Order: sequence, then structure tokens, then C-alpha cells
Amino acid sequence: MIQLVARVVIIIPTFNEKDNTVRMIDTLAGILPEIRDHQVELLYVDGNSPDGTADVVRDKQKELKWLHLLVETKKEGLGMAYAKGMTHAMKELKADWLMEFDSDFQHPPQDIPRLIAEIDNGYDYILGSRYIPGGSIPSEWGFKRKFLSVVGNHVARITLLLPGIHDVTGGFKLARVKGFMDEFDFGRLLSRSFAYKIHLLHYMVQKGARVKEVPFHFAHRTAGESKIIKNEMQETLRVIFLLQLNNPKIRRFFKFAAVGGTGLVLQTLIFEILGLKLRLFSPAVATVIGGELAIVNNFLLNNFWTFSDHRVVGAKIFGKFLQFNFTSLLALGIQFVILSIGEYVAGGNEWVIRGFYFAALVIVLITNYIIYNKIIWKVKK
Ligand SMILES: Nc1nc2c(ncn2[C@@H]2O[C@H](COP(=O)(O)OP(=O)(O)OP(=O)(O)O)[C@@H](O)[C@H]2O)c(=O)[nH]1
Ligand SMILES: [Mg+2]
Repeated sequence: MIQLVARVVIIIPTFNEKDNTVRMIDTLAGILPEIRDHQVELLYVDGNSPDGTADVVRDKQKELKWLHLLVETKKEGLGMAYAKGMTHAMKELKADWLMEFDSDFQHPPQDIPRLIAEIDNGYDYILGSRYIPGGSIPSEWGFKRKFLSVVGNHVARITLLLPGIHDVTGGFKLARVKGFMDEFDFGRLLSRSFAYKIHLLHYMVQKGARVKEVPFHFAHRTAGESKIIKNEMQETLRVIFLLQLNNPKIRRFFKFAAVGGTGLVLQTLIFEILGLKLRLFSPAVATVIGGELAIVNNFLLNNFWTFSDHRVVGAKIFGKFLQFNFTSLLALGIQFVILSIGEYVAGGNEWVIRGFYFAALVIVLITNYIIYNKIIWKVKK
């Protein structure tokens, strides 16, 4: 097989990173020429740093032909710096691959060849990962920063529905241009700051990128100042919310929950009206009538709304309805078992019993949702 030489452009955004930049360019001048399989160039995107970072790059450019510089008129956030840098790298420098890399030595320069080596293994998106064996976050970090980093990453993984990717908030990455980054509309980038990373990652996965995680030790920043903004967590959640608003999987879950809510209201109304107010039936019988009506209501609404793309029609509907009834019985069974355990454990403490009641509801919600997807409406991935 003939191996094609790819043009990799490493994009390094900077703001007031003069000292780091001198050291970084010298370090990379020792590492990059060693990479023979591919052609690697460097693009600094400086936010018009008052400390003269750009001048340092200009000075080094005199001797290094693979060093490029883009100076913003003003600092506009990390997302904006990357949007400009990536566009420039694709249009002007004809990049086949774009690497995101920090200027402050937190991403170890000696790991760059390890990421680039994965190009030849057929991946489209190569992620430096802090949260797989062989990777780590700085031991120097205090509890709060460690906690925010680890928990923030897990929250993002779960809410993005990407449990298979272990580090979704990292910033050391390599992305294929053709068919991926060249089709991304930077005008629609959802964040000007750090949370742009989440948008790009989500985009690449949606596009079907083959992802590889490469472990690396995220180092402690020893020079220069952190530019991370205080409300980054909110900004990240905002981006995730916007991304998932139109996610069919998430929409389906909310429809399912809404249908469950209507069933609960219906059952309660029947109990109140037929059982208590009109006294047409005993409260126990009214509960069962209400329960079965809620089951009919839920089945129909789920069939024609939540799972409308997999709806059951014709005579089959009766068989499915019976199956659906069994599911509801199973849910009652689960609740019964969990609450029996609760009663045993609680020793009369009402709050503990309420906790078990709540836990049982959550478990039933999840199991029902899985059964509806897998067994009743047979949704394929
Ligand atoms: N051009 C530009 N560069 C930025 C901007 N914000 C951050 N940077 C650069 O982006 C990289 C990452 O920023 P850092 O402040 O190191 O963020 P961090 O690594 O999450 O935080 P620390 O661990 O505190 O360093 C650094 O090279 C910064 O100089 C910006 O608004 N514009
Ligand atoms: Mg940093």
C-alpha cells in the first residue's frame, strides 16, 4: 500500500504566552523535523497579546519556514481563535489534518508524533485522552479543579450520549479535513470560548468519524496565566443543551416522559372522581380502572406519537397492547420488590421509604423506556 503524505497543521492559540512561546517553538523545532511520514506545519493564532507573543513568532519565522502566524485584531475567545485558525489552515495552508494544541506545555510536545502516527491506522478523529489508562490530570491541581474537570467531563459524556468516548472536554486533538472539518460551518459555531470543543466533537461523531483515544499526561501550567473563564461550566451546558435540542433520541425520551405524565394525571383523576367524589366504585376498584385507562392512554399516545416512526397498525396492535400490559405489570412487580426491600431496610423511617419509592420510580422509568425501545416498538439504534 502506498502511504500518502498528509499535511498536518498544528494550531496553537495564544494570549500573553510570550515565555511559553519561545520555549515551545524551540522544543517543536527539535521534534517536528523527526516526523518523516507526514508534513507538519505550525500555525500560531495570537489574540493580539499586549506582551508581544506575536513578535516572538515573527522573529522565529525568519529561520523556520514551517512556522505561520495569524494575528487577531483582538482577543475574542478560544473558539473564535480556533475558527479563524482552522479556516486559515484549510484555505491558505491546504491542511489535510488539523491539530488543536495549547501553547503552555500542558499538552506534552513529545506526544505530538504519537497522535500523528494514528493517521495511518485509518482514524478520522484522534483524541489525546486524560481519562483512559496511561492518561492523567495534574496531581498539582487542587481538589476543586480536579473535581470540576472529572465531573464536568462525565456530565458532558452522559448528556452528549457519548459514553464510549472517555475524554470529551480535552483540547489535544487531531481531525481529518476531507469530508469532516471542510464541511463544518464555522459561522454556526455555538461558542466563542472553550465550549466550542464540545460542538466540534459532537459534529465529528455525528459525521461518523472513526475515533481513537491516545492517552497523555495533562501537565501542570508552570508559566503564564490561565485564560479559562469562570462560567465555562454553564457555557458548556448551554452548548450541550443546544446540540441536544434536536437530537431525536432525547426528543423521544421527553415524549415518553410526557406520555407517562398524562397517564398519571388520568389515573389520579379517575380515582378522585369515580372513587372519591361520585363514589361509583370503591377507591381500590377506581384505582385499578384508572390504572388500566392510563395504560390504554399511554399505549396509544406512545404508539402514535413517541414511537410514531415505528408505530404498530392493524390486527398486530392487540398483541402489542397485551405485551404493553405485561410491561406495566412488570413495572408494578419491580416497585413491589424494591419497596419490600425498602421496608425491611428502613426500620420505620418514612424518609428512607420515600427514597426507595423514588428510586423505584426512576428504575421503572428507565426499564420501561428500554423495554418500549427494544421489545415493543423495536427501535434499531
Ligand atoms: N488567541 C486566543 N488564545 C487563547 C484565548 N484563550 C485562551 N487562549 C490560549 O489557548 C490555550 C489554552 O488556554 P489556557 O488558559 O491554557 O486554558 P487551560 O489549559 O484550560 O487552563 P490552565 O490549566 O489554567 O492553563 C493557551 O495557549 C492560551 O494562551 C483567546 O481568547 N484567544
Ligand atoms: Mg493551559
